[in-house]
Amino acid sequence: MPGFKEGFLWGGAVAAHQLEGGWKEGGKGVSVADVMTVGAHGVPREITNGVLPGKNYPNHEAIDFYHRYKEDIKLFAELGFKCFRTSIAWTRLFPNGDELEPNEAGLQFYDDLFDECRKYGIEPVITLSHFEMPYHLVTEYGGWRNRKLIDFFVRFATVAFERYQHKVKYWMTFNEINNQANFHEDFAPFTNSGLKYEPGEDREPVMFQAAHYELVASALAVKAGREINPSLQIGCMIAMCPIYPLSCAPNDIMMAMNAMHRRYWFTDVHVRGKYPQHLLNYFERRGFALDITADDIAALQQGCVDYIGFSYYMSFATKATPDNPQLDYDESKSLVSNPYVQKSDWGWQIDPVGLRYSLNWFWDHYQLPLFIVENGFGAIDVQESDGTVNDQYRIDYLAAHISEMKKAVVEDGVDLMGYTPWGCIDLVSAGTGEMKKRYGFIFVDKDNEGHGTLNRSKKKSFEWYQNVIATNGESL
Ligand code: P53
Repeated sequence: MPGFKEGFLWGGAVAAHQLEGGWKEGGKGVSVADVMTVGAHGVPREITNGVLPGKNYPNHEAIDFYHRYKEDIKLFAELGFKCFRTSIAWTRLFPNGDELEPNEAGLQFYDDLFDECRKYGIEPVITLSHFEMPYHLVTEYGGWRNRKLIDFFVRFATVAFERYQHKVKYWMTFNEINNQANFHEDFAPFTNSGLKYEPGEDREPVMFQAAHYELVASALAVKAGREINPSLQIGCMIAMCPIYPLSCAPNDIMMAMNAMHRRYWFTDVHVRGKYPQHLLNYFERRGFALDITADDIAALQQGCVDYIGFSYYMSFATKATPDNPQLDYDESKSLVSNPYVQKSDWGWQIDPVGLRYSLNWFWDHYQLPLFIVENGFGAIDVQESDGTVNDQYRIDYLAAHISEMKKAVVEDGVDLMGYTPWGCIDLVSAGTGEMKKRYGFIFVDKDNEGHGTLNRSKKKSFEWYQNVIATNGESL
């Protein structure tokens, strides 16, 4: 029976700032994640001016992976992981971001971590910038609104490729680079790009400018990586929430198409090395005069990615409204609830079929290998008196998604490299900073206030996922 290809990369995914802790150890600098407090569903995380006394900054300790990674990787090996996706905290290698030389203690930490993975035959899959850029680059340079960040990022990427080229084959440049399409809220511009807006500032062109510099930096990094070692596979990373029309009214269809343009043009630039015409026309209509040079355009063409990594949690829906005759998409206003799907406790729409749709959408557009590098169900887990967690809802969510992913591969012929569910071990939520929004197969004893033993234990889903991997996805 046909199924997933041999060597399919089953694993799990995390990001440095959400699990490492050790925020000041080994010479690490302060990152943007270190100045974000804990929030909740509907309560945004506060972005403070530096680290202030008396505030709860959940990423400072996180789940203390910095000291416990050997124990955790042993559990991943027991799960049967073929790969493990994490990120390199930029601030461990370049604490302020603008140094000329890297910090050796930080480099050593990742050497040890990657060696530990390889000891069990686990392939590290590494994101370079995952919501954790040096905070110094925000205060001194204004984040990615400043062209100078291109050089800082390329230096960071080059150091990482040179140092780890024989331990890490799979890379991604910027995590969920397209989240910042949601520029009216403060979270994504800050976590993606270190952007803090002035009151009343026209946010949209600033976002496009920052994204442009990141896309140039990504392309230059891809080029540098290939020169260092042509066997490296360097991808992009896109947050895929497909946007459906609420109805078959022609204007709803057009609205959904425009929304997809506005959320996914980033992929066009990463993959095709140039801006889509609809976006250039939009810049002109809106009078955005962006700093895009001829050298930038040449750089973009020389740094197209090898594969598309993407996250998939949910789908969106949108509709045309009379007050929006040009059918412009504004992510903070244009989304509507989809009556055909359920929602998680955090309001995320649960839509397994949307994963099959997304795989086909990417494949039809780009014909590049795809890698699902995040998927999962953030839920409140309850530990029974004997310590077990009966997370059948998580098993149901993942099984339904893997089943749709299988249809995309077997029936639709999509080229899929692997699957790494998010937060394979419980960690700090990016969106809310909470511990109680859990994704893991491994429970970590810690609560939103930071209390707990940090002990690890296996949930019911642990054994289930172990069996999924052992049968190459046959047994769900
Ligand atoms: P949390 C929004 C929409 C889709 C994915 O998210 C997102 C976000 C940001 O919250 O983020 C990705 O922790 C991200 C991870 C994050 C994960 O999804 O808010 O790459 O860092 O933890 C889940 O539940």
